[in-house]
Amino acid sequence: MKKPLNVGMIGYGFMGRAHSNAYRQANRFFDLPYELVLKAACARQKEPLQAFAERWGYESTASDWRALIERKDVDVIDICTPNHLHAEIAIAAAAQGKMILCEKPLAMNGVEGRRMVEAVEKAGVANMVWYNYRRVPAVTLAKKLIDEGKLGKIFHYRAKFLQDWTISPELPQGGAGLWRLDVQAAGSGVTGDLLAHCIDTALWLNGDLASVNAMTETFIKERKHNLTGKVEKVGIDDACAFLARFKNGSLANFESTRYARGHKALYTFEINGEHASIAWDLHDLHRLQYFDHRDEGQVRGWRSIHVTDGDHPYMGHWWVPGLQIGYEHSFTHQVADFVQGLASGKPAEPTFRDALRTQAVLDAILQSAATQRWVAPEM
Ligand code: SOE
Repeated sequence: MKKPLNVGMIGYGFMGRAHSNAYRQANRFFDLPYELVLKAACARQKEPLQAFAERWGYESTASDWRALIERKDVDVIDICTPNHLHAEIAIAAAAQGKMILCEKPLAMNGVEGRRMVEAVEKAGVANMVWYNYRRVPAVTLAKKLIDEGKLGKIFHYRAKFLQDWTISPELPQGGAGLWRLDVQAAGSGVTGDLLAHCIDTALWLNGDLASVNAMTETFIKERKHNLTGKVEKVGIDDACAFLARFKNGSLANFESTRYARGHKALYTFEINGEHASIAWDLHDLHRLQYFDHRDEGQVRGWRSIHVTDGDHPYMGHWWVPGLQIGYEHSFTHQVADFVQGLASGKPAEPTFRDALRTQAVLDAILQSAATQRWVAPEM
């Protein structure tokens, strides 16, 4: 019998489901040193929580996160709440000696993020932030190719994350499902929600950013607030675009919006190096596009690598070569890496400290948009 690793999940929304599925799958497909146990699910709303707990097979429920983090039979706290609760819960859970997995973005801002990093490091507890796209096999392969030097010196990085679900002015802000539109709960709009993913991947693949120059827009200025029933000012950014310079000298542009009609979750990036380029698209997530100038001239061209072979990252754990996997598997990979990191002593990334670098860029973007100046992230 493997030792159990008991998970206490806080929240039951979209991410609560994505993470629960990952905990359920990880031991079935990866040979891990601990057995993940869905010990308790926690939220204030009793009925939906009960239904969530039964559906995913949680052993118990709790209505108060403070009671949950004190439980001796819970080892890991998974924070799937709106962003404004991340810091308070994480800091309290660290003080109880719990390992912490936190949904992205780490915090509302860098100040909060730094307090969270201090708390987990002082307590010496394992910690990780759910930037799941790093573990889509094609993205992990991109990292491998870059680290092997296949691209050579990198000149350009461009990324975008486009959605279209908030175009209607009738859509309210706030409350379950719509807290992402409420600045008090989310901290920012597409910057913290979507660009955070693009930035996490970018820093991972291409190193730190030296400076950013951003613009943001809030297209719908007022929306009914679900919690007050009143029409209130919208405080989030609906769209954000920024130029950036990486410390390694490469130039970047990033764009994100929830107003790109026709696009639901189009996360793409392209990187151009001296020898080769790579491109990736979330809507075709198992493929990595690769162009290598060193190929023989007459057959030189973009290759579309179907990242499904046994020697591709993570794929040996799934089906047979050629059969692809999807979005949810990136979370399963993250759980597997986290558990393996506990045993090996080499923590899975991104840790809170890694995610603080992304948070610093988010702060710099918002500051740049407000001041119309280039801003250097405070790393
Ligand atoms: C927003 O719609 C959202 O669900 C983000 O919050 C997730 O982080 C992203 O992966 C998909 O889009």
